[in-house]
Amino acid sequence: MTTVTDQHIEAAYTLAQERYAALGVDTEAALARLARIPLSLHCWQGDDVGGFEAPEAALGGGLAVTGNYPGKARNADELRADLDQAFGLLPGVHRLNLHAIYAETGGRPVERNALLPEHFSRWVDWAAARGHGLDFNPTCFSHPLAERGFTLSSPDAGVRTFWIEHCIACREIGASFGRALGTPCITNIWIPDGFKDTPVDRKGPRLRLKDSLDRILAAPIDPALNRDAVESKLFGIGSECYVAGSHEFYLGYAVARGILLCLDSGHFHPTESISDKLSAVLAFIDEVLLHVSRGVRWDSDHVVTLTDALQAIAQEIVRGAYLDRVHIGLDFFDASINRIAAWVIGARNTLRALLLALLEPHDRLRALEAGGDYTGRLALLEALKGLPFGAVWDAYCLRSGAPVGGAFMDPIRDYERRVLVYR
Ligand code: RNT
Ligand code: ZN
Repeated sequence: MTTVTDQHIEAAYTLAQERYAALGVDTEAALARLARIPLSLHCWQGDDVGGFEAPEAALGGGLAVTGNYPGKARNADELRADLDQAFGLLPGVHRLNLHAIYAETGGRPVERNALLPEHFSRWVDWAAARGHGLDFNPTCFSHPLAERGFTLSSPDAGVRTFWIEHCIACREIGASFGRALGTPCITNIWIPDGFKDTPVDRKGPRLRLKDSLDRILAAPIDPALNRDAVESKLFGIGSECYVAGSHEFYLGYAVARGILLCLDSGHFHPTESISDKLSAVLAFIDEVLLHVSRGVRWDSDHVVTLTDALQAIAQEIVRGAYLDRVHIGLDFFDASINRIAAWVIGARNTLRALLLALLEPHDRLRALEAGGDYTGRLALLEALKGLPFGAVWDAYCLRSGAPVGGAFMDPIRDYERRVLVYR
């Protein structure tokens, strides 16, 4: 077996560059643009959405992580070490998306409505040292006050107040991230609120949710520090018949209040795709947050693979020139495989989809469409699938110091043998 050398990769790249140039595509420009796109990696893939509040706390909110692959991070130091491994296997500089349950409170229990920036200072120091921006999420699940299935839309005023205070605390923590790191934090609110069976009052929870959000957002925060997003869902486990924070609800809310809308690719009907929603919502909303995920038969949060759905999302972002208005976060959790590999595979696939989109001959495709030549458009779109995109991706990885092809598995296996199996 011959080994692939750096020279092979460069030679293949040169040929690929010529093929793309023949279509008017500048591969160097595409790579330069790709290098400036941060992905926000979700911390919760590393420990199955457990957090460090209470050891062995049950996962709530209708979320489910299946599998018991060895090596799950048991504390923040382990999670940071695992994240260092994952980030080191990605080309480019990326962000980390934290949840409130990843606070470090020095072994002292701190209620979620009393969380402060200081409880995340070690995360901030770690991120600053590595150039990662931080994003944030209130954790409105896996908590006794979420057990009855309602948080921000609860009919119980005390429960609602608690979660409102938690979300306010989270915005302030988000702003502290933005201040410390010089890049705005996106603080995303997702709540599990809903009914398992058919409700008679669909209106009440939504009006209470609207009021709660208004209270949470009442204090303006400099958008250079923190930006707020709301994430809808179609259904959850235990909220199959009704979810208070539906797509229409949050779309309306985000438009009315000028905040970000978060679109999670697992949160719509199975044949509905978030790619088609981007140009629609971005006609009315300044910025969008994505939770790139992969549902299999349901909102199963599988590791993101290079599917048509993923490519369509990337194409819409690039074709619409939305790269500065769409914040790309990942959201999946698989505990049946190596968790670091899960991050790396999902993130690399998202970057590959973006590169494919950046390598499209946009002017040519648009001209065909504008001229009514739909036959030519279809022919070119299909021909593009055979172009040597992989050679461009390999060269990008090589230049960025990231492993080429499947070679990222070697350090992951090594880390598994040295570290993960002992947990
Ligand atoms: C749940 C949402 C939400 C969570 C995280 C952990 O369905 O997708 O984004 O996955 O907050
Ligand atoms: Zn999500």
